[in-house]
Amino acid sequence: MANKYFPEVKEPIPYEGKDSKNPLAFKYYNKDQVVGGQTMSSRLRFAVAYWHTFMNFGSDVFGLPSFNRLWRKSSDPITRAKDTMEAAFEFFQKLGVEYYCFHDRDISPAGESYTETKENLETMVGFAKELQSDTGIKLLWGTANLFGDPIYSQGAATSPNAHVMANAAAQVKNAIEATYELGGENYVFWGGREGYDTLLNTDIRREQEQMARFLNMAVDYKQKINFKGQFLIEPKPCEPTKHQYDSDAATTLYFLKEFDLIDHFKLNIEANHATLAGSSFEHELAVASAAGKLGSVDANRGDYLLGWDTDQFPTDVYSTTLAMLIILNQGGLGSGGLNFDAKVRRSSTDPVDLFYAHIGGMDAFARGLLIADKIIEDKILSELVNERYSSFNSGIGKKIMSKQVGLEDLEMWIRGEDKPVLKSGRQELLENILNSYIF
Ligand code: XLS
Ligand code: NI
Ligand code: NI
Repeated sequence: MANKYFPEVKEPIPYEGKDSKNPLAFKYYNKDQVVGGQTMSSRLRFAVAYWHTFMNFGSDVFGLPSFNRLWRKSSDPITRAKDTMEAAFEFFQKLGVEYYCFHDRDISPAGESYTETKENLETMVGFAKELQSDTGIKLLWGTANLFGDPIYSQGAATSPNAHVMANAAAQVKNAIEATYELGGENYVFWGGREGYDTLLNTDIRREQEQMARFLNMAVDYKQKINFKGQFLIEPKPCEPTKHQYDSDAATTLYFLKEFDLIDHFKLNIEANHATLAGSSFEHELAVASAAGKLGSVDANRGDYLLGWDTDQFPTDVYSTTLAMLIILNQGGLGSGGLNFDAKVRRSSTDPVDLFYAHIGGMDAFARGLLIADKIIEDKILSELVNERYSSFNSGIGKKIMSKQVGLEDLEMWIRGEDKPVLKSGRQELLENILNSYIF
């Protein structure tokens, strides 16, 4: 195992149990421990986000980069990209994760021309392939950065300029191909600039049709090259544009149905995007899951006092428990996983802080998994929920849902009945039960 960029961490992070005081050890995440018939690593499928962990240098709108990363020293763009990738694989191995995720521009620099950019990507995909086969680390998903380049400032697929849309299409084609080449298990579409800031210059219907056409072309291409990975859309309500077309899970599902794309996509739900949508992580997960469309998760958190995508590492065990309940109840994430779309704070300047951050996130989800598994095994919550809807299992409830009766029959039926008697919803009891499981 290479030991160049993270000398503070000499060995893969060990599991030492909850009483350990070693800051570079897992307290709950024990990758081979079997939980509910499967190992923790196969249940959680953690991934590291290339952009935040290796390509974020601590700048913000008020200040310059605060991180001084050894892997960004070379003045040659390709050497710098290769050094970064070596640092990334050293990090993945030392952390003990099996997956990573990237945007095309994270792993490979833009060149002077379209051709040079494409060649750079091919070079870096070749390099990634070698490192993947040396280490056994896999690609959870790839995506294209369709938001950084100024040509996308008025949208990529939804740009008012057809030349820009064509450029985005070519970029997505290459990014899907790169993902396919690297055995990526999914491909993500996050509509970074697909939205609008003012209706005064915007034709919503036209832009929605363009977005649908764009996604359709991607589906055609996927089928043509026989890429078996899952296509995912990642909803987000605002930032960078004021109104994003994929603003939340329900809106995105509607869009996919409206344009006949629903069979080709699932959703990638991000915690912080849910809170920006004025909702909760578990609500967005539950909406996606109820539609059979929860495909993957961007595991992070926001800050309720700050109105933007702060992309912090997840630490709230209540939140991870509720998330894992939904994930376990739908039988896992399939080819998806838990991608830490999260960054260390600007003041956390040392490379070792990247380890503390990921260890905390992985432990928070491992705890969530252990707690959720116990809750499911004990069946207390599920029995209470089943009981709550039991009037639909027989009698008039069953007749309504099996379409044996309509409004007129029900009007007849209700005449002979007493007033309905409602049972308590028992919210406080349920909250106490949940609390009794959190450790
Ligand atoms: C931005 C998104 C982005 C996607 C991938 O808010 O979370 O990072 O996950 O393009
Ligand atoms: Ni994300
Ligand atoms: Ni985000």
